[in-house]
Amino acid sequence: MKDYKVLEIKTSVFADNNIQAEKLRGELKEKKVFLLNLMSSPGSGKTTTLVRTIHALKDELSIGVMEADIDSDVDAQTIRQTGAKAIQLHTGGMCHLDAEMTRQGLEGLDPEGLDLVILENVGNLVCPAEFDTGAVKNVMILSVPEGDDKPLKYPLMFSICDVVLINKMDVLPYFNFDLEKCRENIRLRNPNAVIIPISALKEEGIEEWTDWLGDAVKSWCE
Ligand SMILES: Nc1nc2c(ncn2[C@@H]2O[C@H](COP(=O)(O)OP(=O)(O)OP(=O)(O)O)[C@@H](O)[C@H]2O)c(=O)[nH]1
Ligand SMILES: [Mg+2]
Repeated sequence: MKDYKVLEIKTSVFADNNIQAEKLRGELKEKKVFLLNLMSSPGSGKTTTLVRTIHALKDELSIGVMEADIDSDVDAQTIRQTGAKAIQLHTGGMCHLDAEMTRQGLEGLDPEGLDLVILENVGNLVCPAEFDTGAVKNVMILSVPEGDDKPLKYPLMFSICDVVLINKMDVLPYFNFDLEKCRENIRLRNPNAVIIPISALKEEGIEEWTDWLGDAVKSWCE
Protein backbone atom coordinates (compact mmCIF):
# COMPACT_ATOMS: atom_id res chain seq x y z
CA MET A 1 0.00 0.00 0.00
CA LYS A 2 1.16 3.54 -0.77
CA ASP A 3 2.27 5.53 2.27
CA TYR A 4 1.77 8.90 0.59
CA LYS A 5 -1.28 10.69 -0.79
CA VAL A 6 -1.89 11.53 -4.44
CA LEU A 7 -3.90 14.76 -4.59
CA GLU A 8 -5.67 16.12 -7.66
CA ILE A 9 -5.31 19.90 -7.35
CA LYS A 10 -8.12 22.15 -8.49
CA THR A 11 -7.39 25.13 -10.71
CA SER A 12 -7.16 28.35 -8.73
CA VAL A 13 -10.13 30.73 -8.62
CA PHE A 14 -8.28 33.78 -7.25
CA ALA A 15 -7.59 36.64 -9.63
CA ASP A 16 -4.75 38.21 -7.65
CA ASN A 17 -2.15 35.55 -7.05
CA ASN A 18 0.33 37.95 -5.41
CA ILE A 19 -2.10 38.71 -2.56
CA GLN A 20 -2.71 34.98 -1.98
CA ALA A 21 1.05 34.34 -2.03
CA GLU A 22 1.79 37.04 0.57
CA LYS A 23 -1.01 35.67 2.76
CA LEU A 24 0.38 32.14 2.59
CA ARG A 25 3.92 33.35 3.38
CA GLY A 26 2.61 35.18 6.43
CA GLU A 27 0.84 32.05 7.69
CA LEU A 28 3.97 29.95 7.13
CA LYS A 29 6.03 32.50 9.09
CA GLU A 30 3.61 32.18 12.03
CA LYS A 31 3.84 28.39 11.88
CA LYS A 32 7.65 28.53 11.50
CA VAL A 33 7.53 26.45 8.32
CA PHE A 34 10.03 27.30 5.56
CA LEU A 35 8.64 26.65 2.06
CA LEU A 36 11.17 26.25 -0.76
CA ASN A 37 10.09 26.33 -4.40
CA LEU A 38 12.44 24.20 -6.55
CA MET A 39 12.19 24.65 -10.30
CA SER A 40 13.98 23.49 -13.47
CA SER A 41 13.48 21.99 -16.90
CA PRO A 42 12.26 18.37 -16.95
CA GLY A 43 15.09 16.03 -16.01
CA SER A 44 17.65 18.59 -14.73
CA GLY A 45 17.95 16.66 -11.47
CA LYS A 46 15.38 18.10 -9.04
CA THR A 47 14.39 14.79 -7.45
CA THR A 48 17.98 13.48 -7.33
CA THR A 49 19.12 16.75 -5.67
CA LEU A 50 16.22 16.54 -3.21
CA VAL A 51 17.22 13.03 -2.16
CA ARG A 52 20.79 14.27 -1.45
CA THR A 53 19.41 17.33 0.36
CA ILE A 54 17.13 15.26 2.61
CA HIS A 55 19.97 12.88 3.53
CA ALA A 56 22.22 15.83 4.43
CA LEU A 57 19.65 17.73 6.54
CA LYS A 58 17.35 15.08 8.01
CA ASP A 59 19.13 14.95 11.39
CA GLU A 60 18.72 18.69 11.97
CA LEU A 61 15.40 19.45 10.21
CA SER A 62 12.05 17.79 9.86
CA ILE A 63 11.39 17.77 6.09
CA GLY A 64 8.33 17.29 3.87
CA VAL A 65 8.19 17.28 0.06
CA MET A 66 5.36 18.12 -2.36
CA GLU A 67 5.99 16.57 -5.76
CA ALA A 68 4.04 18.38 -8.48
CA ASP A 69 3.60 16.70 -11.84
CA ILE A 70 1.01 16.53 -14.56
CA ASP A 71 0.80 12.76 -13.99
CA SER A 72 2.50 9.76 -12.28
CA ASP A 73 3.75 9.38 -8.72
CA VAL A 74 7.30 8.14 -9.30
CA ASP A 75 8.90 11.17 -7.66
CA ALA A 76 6.81 10.87 -4.46
CA GLN A 77 7.78 7.19 -4.31
CA THR A 78 11.47 8.13 -4.60
CA ILE A 79 11.20 10.75 -1.86
CA ARG A 80 9.33 8.41 0.51
CA GLN A 81 12.29 6.02 0.33
CA THR A 82 14.37 8.67 2.14
CA GLY A 83 11.93 8.58 5.08
CA ALA A 84 10.77 12.19 4.48
CA LYS A 85 7.06 12.96 4.46
CA ALA A 86 5.81 13.24 0.85
CA ILE A 87 2.73 13.98 -1.21
CA GLN A 88 2.22 13.73 -4.97
CA LEU A 89 0.25 16.60 -6.50
CA HIS A 90 -1.38 16.30 -9.91
CA THR A 91 -1.87 19.68 -11.56
CA GLY A 92 -4.69 18.73 -13.95
CA GLY A 93 -2.52 19.48 -16.97
CA MET A 94 -1.23 22.82 -15.66
CA CYS A 95 2.50 23.51 -16.14
CA HIS A 96 2.90 25.44 -12.86
CA LEU A 97 1.52 25.92 -9.34
CA ASP A 98 0.21 29.22 -8.03
CA ALA A 99 -0.26 30.18 -4.38
CA GLU A 100 -3.76 28.70 -4.03
CA MET A 101 -2.68 25.41 -5.63
CA THR A 102 0.32 25.35 -3.28
CA ARG A 103 -2.02 25.93 -0.33
CA GLN A 104 -4.10 22.90 -1.41
CA GLY A 105 -0.90 20.85 -1.52
CA LEU A 106 0.15 22.01 1.95
CA GLU A 107 -3.25 21.12 3.37
CA GLY A 108 -2.88 17.64 1.85
CA LEU A 109 0.66 17.22 3.21
CA ASP A 110 -0.13 18.72 6.65
CA PRO A 111 3.01 20.66 7.58
CA GLU A 112 2.40 20.38 11.36
CA GLY A 113 5.76 19.65 13.00
CA LEU A 114 7.77 20.22 9.80
CA ASP A 115 10.57 22.84 9.61
CA LEU A 116 11.12 22.65 5.86
CA VAL A 117 8.66 21.89 3.05
CA ILE A 118 10.06 21.65 -0.46
CA LEU A 119 7.82 22.02 -3.49
CA GLU A 120 9.26 20.27 -6.55
CA ASN A 121 7.49 22.35 -9.17
CA VAL A 122 6.46 21.03 -12.60
CA GLY A 123 9.48 20.68 -14.91
CA ASN A 124 9.36 23.85 -17.01
CA LEU A 125 11.56 26.97 -17.34
CA VAL A 126 8.74 29.35 -18.29
CA CYS A 127 5.34 29.04 -16.52
CA PRO A 128 6.47 28.30 -12.92
CA ALA A 129 8.51 31.55 -12.93
CA GLU A 130 5.37 33.58 -13.59
CA PHE A 131 3.52 32.58 -10.39
CA ASP A 132 4.53 33.37 -6.81
CA THR A 133 3.75 30.16 -4.89
CA GLY A 134 4.06 31.76 -1.44
CA ALA A 135 7.49 30.17 -0.98
CA VAL A 136 10.11 31.86 1.20
CA LYS A 137 12.85 31.24 -1.39
CA ASN A 138 12.98 30.20 -5.03
CA VAL A 139 15.75 27.88 -6.21
CA MET A 140 16.39 26.54 -9.69
CA ILE A 141 18.58 23.91 -11.26
CA LEU A 142 20.30 24.34 -14.61
CA SER A 143 22.04 21.19 -15.75
CA VAL A 144 25.15 21.09 -17.93
CA PRO A 145 23.53 19.32 -20.95
CA GLU A 146 20.97 22.16 -21.25
CA GLY A 147 23.68 24.68 -22.20
CA ASP A 148 25.23 27.82 -20.72
CA ASP A 149 22.96 30.12 -22.76
CA LYS A 150 19.74 29.33 -20.88
CA PRO A 151 19.87 32.46 -18.65
CA LEU A 152 19.76 34.51 -21.86
CA LYS A 153 16.78 32.60 -23.25
CA TYR A 154 14.68 32.26 -20.06
CA PRO A 155 15.40 35.53 -18.23
CA LEU A 156 12.44 35.56 -15.81
CA MET A 157 13.25 32.19 -14.24
CA PHE A 158 16.85 33.24 -13.51
CA SER A 159 15.81 36.68 -12.26
CA ILE A 160 13.41 35.38 -9.58
CA CYS A 161 15.68 32.69 -8.08
CA ASP A 162 17.75 33.19 -4.95
CA VAL A 163 20.01 30.22 -5.78
CA VAL A 164 20.98 28.65 -9.10
CA LEU A 165 22.36 25.12 -8.76
CA ILE A 166 24.39 24.08 -11.82
CA ASN A 167 23.91 20.31 -11.82
CA LYS A 168 25.50 17.37 -13.65
CA MET A 169 29.00 18.84 -13.30
CA ASP A 170 30.31 15.27 -13.66
CA VAL A 171 29.48 15.34 -17.40
CA LEU A 172 31.15 18.74 -18.04
CA PRO A 173 34.01 17.17 -20.10
CA TYR A 174 31.50 15.83 -22.63
CA PHE A 175 29.56 19.05 -23.28
CA ASN A 176 30.34 22.40 -24.82
CA PHE A 177 29.38 24.15 -21.55
CA ASP A 178 31.47 27.12 -20.36
CA LEU A 179 30.99 27.47 -16.58
CA GLU A 180 32.42 31.01 -16.43
CA LYS A 181 30.25 32.13 -19.35
CA CYS A 182 27.24 30.60 -17.58
CA ARG A 183 28.03 32.51 -14.37
CA GLU A 184 28.24 35.74 -16.41
CA ASN A 185 24.92 35.00 -18.11
CA ILE A 186 23.23 34.33 -14.75
CA ARG A 187 24.68 37.56 -13.30
CA LEU A 188 23.28 39.55 -16.24
CA ARG A 189 19.81 38.42 -15.17
CA ASN A 190 20.35 38.37 -11.42
CA PRO A 191 23.48 39.89 -9.86
CA ASN A 192 22.49 38.61 -6.39
CA ALA A 193 21.90 34.94 -7.22
CA VAL A 194 23.99 32.45 -5.28
CA ILE A 195 25.51 30.08 -7.87
CA ILE A 196 26.56 26.59 -6.73
CA PRO A 197 27.94 23.96 -9.16
CA ILE A 198 26.95 20.45 -8.02
CA SER A 199 26.77 16.86 -9.13
CA ALA A 200 23.74 15.31 -7.45
CA LEU A 201 24.76 11.94 -8.89
CA LYS A 202 28.32 12.03 -7.51
CA GLU A 203 27.31 13.98 -4.36
CA GLU A 204 29.63 16.90 -5.13
CA GLY A 205 28.94 20.48 -4.05
CA ILE A 206 25.98 19.33 -1.96
CA GLU A 207 27.40 20.61 1.34
CA GLU A 208 27.66 24.22 0.13
CA TRP A 209 24.02 24.00 -0.99
CA THR A 210 22.68 22.36 2.17
CA ASP A 211 24.66 24.83 4.35
CA TRP A 212 22.91 27.68 2.51
CA LEU A 213 19.51 26.02 2.91
CA GLY A 214 20.03 25.09 6.58
CA ASP A 215 20.99 28.72 7.38
CA ALA A 216 18.00 30.10 5.44
CA VAL A 217 15.59 27.81 7.34
CA LYS A 218 17.11 28.77 10.70
CA SER A 219 16.83 32.51 10.08
CA TRP A 220 13.16 32.13 8.94
CA CYS A 221 12.17 30.02 11.93
CA GLU A 222 13.85 32.26 14.57
N1 LIG B 1 25.21 12.53 -14.86
C1 LIG B 1 24.33 13.01 -13.98
N2 LIG B 1 23.05 12.64 -14.07
C2 LIG B 1 22.20 13.14 -13.15
C3 LIG B 1 22.59 14.02 -12.13
N3 LIG B 1 21.50 14.36 -11.41
C4 LIG B 1 20.46 13.72 -11.95
N4 LIG B 1 20.87 12.95 -13.00
C5 LIG B 1 20.06 12.05 -13.84
O1 LIG B 1 19.18 12.85 -14.62
C6 LIG B 1 17.94 12.16 -14.79
C7 LIG B 1 16.79 13.01 -14.29
O2 LIG B 1 16.95 13.25 -12.90
P1 LIG B 1 15.73 13.65 -11.96
O3 LIG B 1 16.30 13.89 -10.61
O4 LIG B 1 14.63 12.69 -12.11
O5 LIG B 1 15.30 15.02 -12.64
P2 LIG B 1 14.00 15.91 -12.34
O6 LIG B 1 14.38 17.32 -12.59
O7 LIG B 1 13.46 15.59 -11.00
O8 LIG B 1 13.00 15.39 -13.49
P3 LIG B 1 11.41 15.71 -13.63
O9 LIG B 1 10.79 15.58 -12.27
O10 LIG B 1 10.94 14.67 -14.58
O11 LIG B 1 11.32 17.11 -14.19
C8 LIG B 1 18.08 10.84 -14.03
O12 LIG B 1 18.48 9.85 -14.93
C9 LIG B 1 19.19 11.14 -13.02
O13 LIG B 1 19.92 10.00 -12.62
C10 LIG B 1 23.97 14.40 -12.06
O14 LIG B 1 24.44 15.14 -11.20
N5 LIG B 1 24.78 13.87 -13.02
MG1 LIG C 1 11.50 14.99 -10.44
